[in-house]
Amino acid sequence: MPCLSAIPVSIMETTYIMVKPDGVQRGLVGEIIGRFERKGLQLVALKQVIPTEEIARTHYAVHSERPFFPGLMKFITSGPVVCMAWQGKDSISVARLLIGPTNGREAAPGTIRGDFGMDMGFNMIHGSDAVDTANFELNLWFPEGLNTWTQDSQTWVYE
Ligand code: D4T
Repeated sequence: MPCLSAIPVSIMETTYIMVKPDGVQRGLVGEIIGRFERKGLQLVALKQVIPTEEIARTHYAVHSERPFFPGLMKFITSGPVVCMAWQGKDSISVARLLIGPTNGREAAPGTIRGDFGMDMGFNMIHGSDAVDTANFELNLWFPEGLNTWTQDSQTWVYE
């Protein structure tokens, strides 16, 4: 019999996940959302946007001096992305495990990049890498804020 006690709020995290233009163009949005849902994460924001140069530069500012930066800017602003916020216990690291390493050729089967990716730049999906960056990215892409709601099935996800 599962324990139906409430999940302590202090151990919950929210991560910023973004399906990049290649993932949208390849029709992988549903597949990706399905994987996050089936894992047991809770969706707390979702929208499609065509990124401006400004938001793309801000998001990837840490890479601004890297040689691949101009190509990365061109790619991310080339068409719609799907922005999401997923909540759950340790959701930042859990999402990174679901996504897999940057280069799809090196990502294990079973991960999103391992199952669908063959390159470094076209790697379909972004996931925050730490609490600080998650908060920064969530504020950047969702200035309107996230939704607060109770997903009843969560009581069957966590003991
Ligand atoms: P993101 O940040 O998009 O989730 O990807 P990762 O966390 O897996 O990888 P990253 O920050 O190191 O790189 C950001 C972004 O730049 C592309 N890239 C990266 C590239 O085109 N060439 C490169 O050599 C590297 C390192 C891919 C992801």
